[in-house]
Amino acid sequence: MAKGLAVVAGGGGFIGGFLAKDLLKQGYNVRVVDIKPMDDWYQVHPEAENVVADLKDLASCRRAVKGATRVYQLAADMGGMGFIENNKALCMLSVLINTHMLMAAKDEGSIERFFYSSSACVYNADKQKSEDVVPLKEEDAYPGMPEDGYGWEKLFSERMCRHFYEDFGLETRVARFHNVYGPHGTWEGGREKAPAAMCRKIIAAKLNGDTEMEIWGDGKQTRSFMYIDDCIKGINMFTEAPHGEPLNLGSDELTTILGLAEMVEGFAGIKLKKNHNLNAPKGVNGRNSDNTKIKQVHGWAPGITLKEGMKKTYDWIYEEYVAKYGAGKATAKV
Ligand code: NAD
Ligand code: GDC
Repeated sequence: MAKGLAVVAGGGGFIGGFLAKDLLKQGYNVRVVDIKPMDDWYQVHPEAENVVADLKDLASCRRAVKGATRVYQLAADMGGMGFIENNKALCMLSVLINTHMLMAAKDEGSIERFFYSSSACVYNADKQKSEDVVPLKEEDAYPGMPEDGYGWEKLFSERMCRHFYEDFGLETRVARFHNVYGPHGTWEGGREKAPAAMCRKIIAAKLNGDTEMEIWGDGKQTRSFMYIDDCIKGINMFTEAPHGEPLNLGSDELTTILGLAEMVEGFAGIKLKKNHNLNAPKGVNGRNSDNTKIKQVHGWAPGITLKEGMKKTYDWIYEEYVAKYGAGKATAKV
């Protein structure tokens, strides 16, 4: 007997592909909805009901949540800094998806849980000016000064989730993801984030016999990166738990971007000259997750090490790269 119908909105994407697989394993019937043609989905699970639809449209949202007991709202027009810095209006239009999915879920009446994927980009920029960053606590989202465009949309939608809970009784749950990475995600084309970008650039250099690579910024900027398996575990924990404030869901293992690149060079067995593009999209100087609250509430925090996760990611991107460009003198833009 299935545990009910779980809907993964944005399930043609990176995190949604893994979440759909996990929910199927848990015994849910799963409906996956994404605007991309199915050929472009990172993972397609035949045992799921797979639907191509634009969830900015309210009628599509109503169809998407029909008969569901759980909704995981991950659909968003998003990417790494290369995308969100240059597509602020497009990122903000995701507010239509979030608003219409909340309305549809409320009206459907059968939804027991509504999970929403917020972001560390909601945090006040003034708290992220130093590479030697104090890990961000949940209260650091206020006073509000999120990432322009994308961060404001995420913060606004967090509050929509809160008010749909308070006023309409919709059981919303919110996590603030800190830079999630892993295989079966975006690794080229402009929406990729730093972990995948470092892998792609270094793999390309290795296969092409290049001796240098481009890094955006001076490389001293710091981040933490959460491996996908920790993200999925956290989504399940947050969804099952009683309603509460949005919590961090991120790793607290800090690295510089230069350190990330050097880790990947180690996997590749090469050392490259670094060309620093100081005009490229940089985001904040430092960002890390304070995991005090997630440990208090859930007795757990992400713990898969960067080295372990990055090696799996590197190996997968290497296979993808060779399959697409061959192992010789690749012509890929890096
Ligand atoms: P992703 O881009 O791989 O997945 C998002 C999916 O949403 C895509 O497949 C896209 O086609 C789909 N989508 C976009 N607009 C849509 C629409 N109008 N209708 C239907 N589908 C639509 O991104 P991801 O990394 O899997 O992120 C999933 C969620 O987690 C997003 O909401 C993102 O903002 C959030 N998040 C991700 C990270 C991260 O580091 N990956 C960090 C913070 C927050
Ligand atoms: O893109 P991103 O991973 O997003 O960039 C991290 C840092 O790595 C930035 O300072 C960026 O300039 C640097 N960087 C260096 N070289 C490269 O080739 C490169 N490509 C990329 N992409 N970055 C490079 C992200 C958002 C997500 C999400 C997460 C939440 O911001 O883009 O949408 O919200 O935050 O944690 P980042 O971490 O700034």
